[in-house]
This record gives sequence, C-alpha cells and structure tokens, in this order.
Amino acid sequence: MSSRREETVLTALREVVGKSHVLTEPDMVAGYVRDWTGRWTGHCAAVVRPGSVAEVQDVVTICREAGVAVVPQGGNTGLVGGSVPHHGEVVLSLRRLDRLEPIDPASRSVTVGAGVTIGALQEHARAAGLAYGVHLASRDSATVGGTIATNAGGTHVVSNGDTRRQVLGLEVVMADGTRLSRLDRMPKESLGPDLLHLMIGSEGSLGVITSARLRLLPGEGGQAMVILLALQTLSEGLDFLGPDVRALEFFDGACLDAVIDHRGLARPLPVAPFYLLIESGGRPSIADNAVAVVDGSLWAYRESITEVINGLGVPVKLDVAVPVDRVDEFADAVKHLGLEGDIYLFGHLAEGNFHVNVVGNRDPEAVVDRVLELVVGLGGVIASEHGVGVAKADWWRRTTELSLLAFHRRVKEALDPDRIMNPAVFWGD
Ligand code: FAD
Ligand code: 2HG
Ligand code: ZN
Repeated sequence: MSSRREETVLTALREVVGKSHVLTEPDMVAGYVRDWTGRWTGHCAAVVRPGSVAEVQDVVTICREAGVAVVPQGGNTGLVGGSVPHHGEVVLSLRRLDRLEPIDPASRSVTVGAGVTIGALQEHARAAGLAYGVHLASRDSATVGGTIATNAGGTHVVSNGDTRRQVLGLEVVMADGTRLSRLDRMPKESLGPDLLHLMIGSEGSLGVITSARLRLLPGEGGQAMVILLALQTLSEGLDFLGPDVRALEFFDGACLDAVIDHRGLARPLPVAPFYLLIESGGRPSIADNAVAVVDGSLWAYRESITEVINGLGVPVKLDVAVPVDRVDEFADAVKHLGLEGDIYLFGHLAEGNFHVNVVGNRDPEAVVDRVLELVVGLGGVIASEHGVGVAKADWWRRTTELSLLAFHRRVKEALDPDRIMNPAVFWGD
C-alpha cells in the first residue's frame, strides 16, 4: 500500500473504531503478527479492534474498498500460521466481542460473542450447572470465533464431538460487509444449504464470525476418573474405548521426560514407550497387572506438553490422523524417517489423531513433506483439528481431488471475489 493510501485507510478505520483501537506501533502489534509457536512472523498495516458487529462491517467495507486484505484473529493460538498477516494485511482482532448472554436452560444453549474465550464460556456454563463440550489446553486464550473457524477438536471429541457439533447458530460478516445472522436457527430446519456448515472450518477465508449460539451439555455429574497407564504399543490403548470414556489421550516417553524435566513434576510411572490418559465416567476394566495410577491431577502431564515443547525451541508441528488400525504402523514409521531433531508424539488416540512435533530441525518444509507423504500413504488426513492455514496450504491443494478443489475455488470466488479474506490460508495468496 502506498503511504498516502495507507494514511487514508487508517484515518477511516480510526473514525469507525476509535483511535485507541487502531494499533500501528511495532511494540503494540508485535503480539498480533507473530504466531504462538514463533514459526511465522509477518507484518501488518494495522491491528483493528472493533467493539461491535456494525464496526466489523464498516472495517471490512473500508478494507475491501481500499483493496486491503484482512486477517481475522481471535486468541492467536492457532498452530498452522493462519492467524497472522503474511503480506501486510490488516489484522482484524475480534477479542473485544466478548459478550456472554444469559444461558437458556430450556434449550441448553447460549449466545456469545466471537471474542469470548473457551475458558470464560466454560465458566459461564458451569455456573448454570452445564458444560461446554470443547476442551483445549489453550482455553484461556482461544476464542469461540477461532475455534469455530478452525473446527477445533481437543481432548473430549470422543465423547462430545468436535466444535462443529456444538454450533447451533452463527452471525457472520461477509467480505462485502453484509451481516448474515442464523443465530435463531431452529433445532430442526430444512431450508437449503446451511451458512453454518460453510463457515465452520473456513479459517477466516470466507467471512468473519461475530457471534455464535452454542450447545451446552448437562453438567459433568459426579467425579470423573482419570487414569494414566503405561503402554508398549498404542493400539493396546484402543481396547479401553467404551461408552463411559470421555477422553483417550496418549503421549510418548519423550513428551513425559520433557514435562518432568521442565515442569518439575514427579515421574508417575516407570519408563515406557507410550502413556495413555483415560478420563472416564465409570471405572474402565484394567488388568490387575497393568501399571496405572488414578488421579485427577494427571491431566497436567498431558496438557503441559505443547507449552513445554515451545520452551525447547521453535517446533515444526504436524497435526494429522491415520485410520485407528494403523496407529502402531504410523508411530513406528515416523520415528524411522530419519528426521533431524527431537521427535515428540502425542495426541488423541480415539481419532487416530497424532501431533508430531519436531524440535531442532533446520528444514521445516522437508519435515512437512516427509510426514505428510507417510500420512497420505497410510490413508490418513493431513489436517485433523488445527486446520490447513499456511502450513499445509500447498499440500491441501496438491492432495484435494481436482473436482473438489474446483468447488472450493468457486465458493471462494463467489463469496470473496476481491480476495480480501485471509488470502494466505488454503490458497497461499
Ligand atoms: P486464532 O489463532 O486467532 O485464529 C485461527 C484461525 O481462525 C485463523 O485462520 C483466523 O483467521 C481464523 N479466525 C479467528 N477468529 C475468527 C473469526 N471470529 N471469524 C473468522 N475467522 C476467524 N487445537 C485443537 O483443535 N485441539 C487442541 O487440543 C488444541 N490445543 C492447543 C493447546 C495449546 C497450548 C495451543 C497454543 C493451541 C492449541 N490448539 C488446539 C490450537 C488452537 O488453540 C485452536 O486452533 C483454536 O481453535 C484457535 O483459536 P483462536 O481464537 O486462538 O484463533
Ligand atoms: C493438543 O492436543 C493440541 O495438545 C496441541 O492440539 C498440539 O502442540 C501440538 O502440536
Ligand atoms: Zn490436539
């Protein structure tokens, strides 16, 4: 953008959201242009922080008319480089849209602003004796809008389903500034193609989510049992799947060592190739000779992994899934790819969802290529719960069937003809 045009756009944005909500100083924008892992640092014309839907509409309109692209951002905890500006886009921060409406106990639902954090939503639901079903270690920063835009999964997908399953209604600002609301969508509707399902997982590339009505679950009555087991192979862990299981999480010995070393936690079990954390409403049948401990605080071992790894260096992260009957094959093969650096494996066993983290590698692209080749060869998916972002944009275009890719292209062209909505994700623009 020429500096004159940039000044005109900034002046218009300041008129809409107020001077204090248009950030341009390098130290003020630093936290918005760098992703959580430190792998991607971009730059932006400005960070704009609207306080209402009408302001979001005006910001999008000003940017579109000036030909400036926009990156919607929630908590900036995304792990695929999709939440930061790569080519000088305006960052549209939704965090000020943090309204929590009263819970409707009859329909067990609540309407909230896109900037509400998952932690605040869970607290709000808990106060009414209900629960929100998506559980992430990033809960104190990740937002409702960001989790919908990425269709976040988390630790309780096996019992509650992913974010898509929780969304009952949405309000969205489209690339032309139009506001569309389906917040009042009925529980049963048959009214043609659904805005909700187009927006969920669209990673800010089709429009801006400003508000959502979400399903709440009955409060998790009774104390859940949390068990940690040592495993020789991952597939042994699949035997514990059953109706009472709320979470079935795994991590390897390297993850446990790192967490013990850097969080000062005691070693809970003898050294083993893998560990399995089960959260269950009832007691799962565990063989008497199994090495296991039972304690709610065991979640700390699993939930600390991402932060501890980030402290070891900038990780290359791959979020992938393979068919569950191939988890042992994948775990073994990934460790034998000969990747430079330290490899950490953890994830969500019930969905075959692995997080492959590599620290100390000088060629991230090569890691991505090697691991994703393996995943595709095993009939898996290259993006399981974090999204495509920029990290996997090339692979997404390369591995998506041509007719389906043409469909995606037509949707993008129809809804965002000027390509102003987060152009780097999926399409690499
Ligand atoms: P951001 O990072 O700000 O944005 C993510 C994407 O959504 C971007 O493409 C952005 O443009 C788009 N976006 C954001 N807000 C909007 C909006 N209002 N409208 C339209 N588009 C928008 N993910 C999991 O799935 N499961 C986990 O278990 C999990 N655990 C994590 C643990 C840690 C410690 C960390 C750091 C991350 C974890 N994540 C996990 C990843 C991350 O928290 C999720 O991807 C989350 O959904 C991102 O939410 P956010 O508000 O931070 O979005
Ligand atoms: C998790 O399951 C998150 O803990 C983060 O999805 C995964 O850090 C990662 O690679
Ligand atoms: Zn995960």
